[in-house]
Amino acid sequence: MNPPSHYRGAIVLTIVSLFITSFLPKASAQESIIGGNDATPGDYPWMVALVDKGRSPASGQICGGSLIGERWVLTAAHCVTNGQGQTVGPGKYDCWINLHDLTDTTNGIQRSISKIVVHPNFREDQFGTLYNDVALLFLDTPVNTITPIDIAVDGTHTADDALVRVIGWGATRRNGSGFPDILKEADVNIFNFGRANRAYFGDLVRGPHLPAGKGDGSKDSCQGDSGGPLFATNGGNPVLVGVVSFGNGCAQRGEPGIYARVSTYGTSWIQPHLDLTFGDPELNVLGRGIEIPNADSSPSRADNTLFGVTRQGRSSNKSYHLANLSGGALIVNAVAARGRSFSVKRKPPVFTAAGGSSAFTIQFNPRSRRKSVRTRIIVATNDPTTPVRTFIVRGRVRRR
Ligand code: 4AZ
Repeated sequence: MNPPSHYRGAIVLTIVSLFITSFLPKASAQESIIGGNDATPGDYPWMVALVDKGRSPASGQICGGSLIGERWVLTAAHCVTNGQGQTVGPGKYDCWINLHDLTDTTNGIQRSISKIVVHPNFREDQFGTLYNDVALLFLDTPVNTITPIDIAVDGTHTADDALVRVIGWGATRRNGSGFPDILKEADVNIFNFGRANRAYFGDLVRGPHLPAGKGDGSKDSCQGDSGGPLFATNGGNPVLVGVVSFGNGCAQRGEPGIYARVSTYGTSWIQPHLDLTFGDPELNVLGRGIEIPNADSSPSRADNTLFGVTRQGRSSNKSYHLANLSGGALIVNAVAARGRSFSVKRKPPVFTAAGGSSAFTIQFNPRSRRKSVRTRIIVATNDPTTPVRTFIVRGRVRRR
């Protein structure tokens, strides 16, 4: 649950700790992820290391992930958001695919991230419980040489006690230390949900949460494994059933690790992204179903660009639609409101399929002493004919 926070080698070693650690072996095959073993090179080519851009995988690995499509990586939302829940910029991390030993990048495939899509209902409660802890990373270039891992779309592989495997470069010790260079694997079991929920004080919810571990606390994922895969291996192709999310510590007796349950998101949220096609989209911006021409500067009630009279200290909202008429997926780079009295209350999704439509909401919250406030709304997309669109909205203020 520790978001991007540990940095291999960034620890200031004192003479004393240097002296002590010189007698301790580096994480060995006996003490893995926690309680696992070294993976066999080549077994998990679709495994992804999320690495601080500009650093080597051995020094900058912060999370795991899984290649689930030629341009898509599934990871944990908490790996790509900051403490305030804001998504980090796509340039903060690189994806490294097909690594085994983090110090040997010979067969590694490095990709930049061009878009990050955090699940719209991702949240953390006051106890640190994470909900819908999943995010999709859209890579700048496809990976054609690796077969992605299949995603679970139902409960086939997650019955109570089912055997599943977790892999990662995370901590090998319960106190969250000992980061190995070699990929580790551990076999764990799906936990009975009710039993897990009692251990977690009733904080778990069946849809978002999939508990797995060893009842005796012998094996578990830990800090640094976040975002990585929990998968079924029984009979042929592996199937991704969970994303490493959080835990009450690591490998505590009776307290399983908690994974984001992939089947909850498989058909409704993940697959639609994998199915997107890319080409030139054609965007129409609409208010109340009426097209708002680019650079429109005459606010009117008909198309929602004129807000009603609003008292200072109150707010009013208006929604707009982005219709993607043809071609490929529409990608929204930004929606912004200038000035202080208007803000983007609800952002549109990053991707809108060809032929589809999406919505965003602008809020008017008068912060001006004037009777009438105008501002420019900016919509930046990958529409090749008009990548940056604008329109003017106006609000009227009733002063107190
Ligand atoms: C973490 O801090 C973390 N035992 C990840 C997984 C687990 C615990 C902690 C599961 O990122």
